Amino acid sequence: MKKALITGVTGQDGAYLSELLLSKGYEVHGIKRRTSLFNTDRIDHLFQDPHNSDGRFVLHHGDMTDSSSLIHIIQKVKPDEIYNLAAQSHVAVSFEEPEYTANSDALGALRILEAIRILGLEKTTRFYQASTSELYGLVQETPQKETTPFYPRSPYAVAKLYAYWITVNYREAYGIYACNGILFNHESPLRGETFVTRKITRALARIKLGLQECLYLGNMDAKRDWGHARDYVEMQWLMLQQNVAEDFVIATGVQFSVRDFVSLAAKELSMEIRWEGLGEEEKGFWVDAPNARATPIVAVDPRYFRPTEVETLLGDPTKAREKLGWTPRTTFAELVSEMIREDLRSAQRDELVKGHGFATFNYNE
Ligand code: NDP
Ligand code: GDR
Repeated sequence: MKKALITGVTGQDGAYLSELLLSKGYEVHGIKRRTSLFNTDRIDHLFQDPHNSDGRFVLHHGDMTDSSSLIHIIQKVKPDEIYNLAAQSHVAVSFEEPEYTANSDALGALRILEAIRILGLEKTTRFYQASTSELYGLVQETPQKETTPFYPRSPYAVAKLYAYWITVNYREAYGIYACNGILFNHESPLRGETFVTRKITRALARIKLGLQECLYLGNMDAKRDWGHARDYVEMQWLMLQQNVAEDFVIATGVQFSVRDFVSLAAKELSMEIRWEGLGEEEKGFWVDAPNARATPIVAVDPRYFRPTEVETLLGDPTKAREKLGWTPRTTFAELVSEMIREDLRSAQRDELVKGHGFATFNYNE
């Protein structure tokens, strides 16, 4: 039985990847940082009571900023494959916490690679680094592929640039099977609530049911290449199954704006957004008769603008298609539809709870 170790197991990708590897018969070990609440919602369905199970899914406490915990876990598990998914992954937050972001996202990758080396696992443990399209930042070429020059535009992207190159360097210097997946944005119903897609689907579903008044967004002209996380974790696995370690761009090759995402999500809910005004004054109105409203349901709040923005990203996944035989299965429309369906269900649950006089969660960021 193969053993995999996943850092960031409680995150969106960690949950989908755990599911995939368990279905392939792996023993899956996940690193979870200590939190005051459980924070295992995304993987609760995989968890088995350690007192009466075969223990194929095991969680360990550790932190990307703490070498001792990482070395200890890797020494104990001796994994065949390590998927380094843990990161402070929010671009806007990285401007507020640049040092912490560098510590966890840049040095975190180094700590894992050093642990592999210190423990003499260079020839037995394969390493996957969660690299990102944010490396392209101020784009130098469209569409972006493996050879496109990088120009990071946030503390997050700069930290990930270090992680990218240290992965390449340890592959070349020590012969470790280590590779970068340069993944473009991928979303799902498990996406964190403060990333723009989930923020939109969650808010529109709540607005539809009268649980929220307005959705405030930043730059609605930003364009992204959005895929489904379930499709993308398959690539993470495939990259570690090749004869030679290489870096791959994973993307759909299709691009939409934040505004397109809002319009399509609203349509899924039979709401129609009529865009009015320009730039910061821009407001969207719900004109769904007979409940047409005079107040906007989508508005721009400059609070969500970033000091330096990545305006446009579009990936070219030709290498992955040719060498790994991979094409994404989920279309943009299917992705939006699935996210809306799930967020409508949780809004309905909240509506029910509220109807019984209990307070519901209403935090919006
Ligand atoms: P999430 O933000 O959903 O998950 C990040 C995970 O990292 C969480 O489990 C989080 O734990 C954990 N984590 C954060 N800091 C630490 C730390 N100091 N020590 C241990 N664990 C930590 O991200 P995604 O699942 O969306 O993304 C996975 C990886 O892929 C990330 O590295 C991200 O930067 C990268 N990426 C993501 C893309 C995307 O579109 N989703 C695209 C390209 C790259 P907790 O639950 O406690 O917060
Ligand atoms: P991104 O994702 O920065 O691409 O990073 P995010 O969903 O946060 O932003 C996408 C674009 O939407 C614009 N935007 C807003 N973003 C957020 N979060 N909130 C808003 O209100 C809002 N309004 C407009 C942003 O300015 C941006 O242009 C994600 C993360 O998963 C990274 O970890 C990963 O590396 C990259 O995708 C690829």
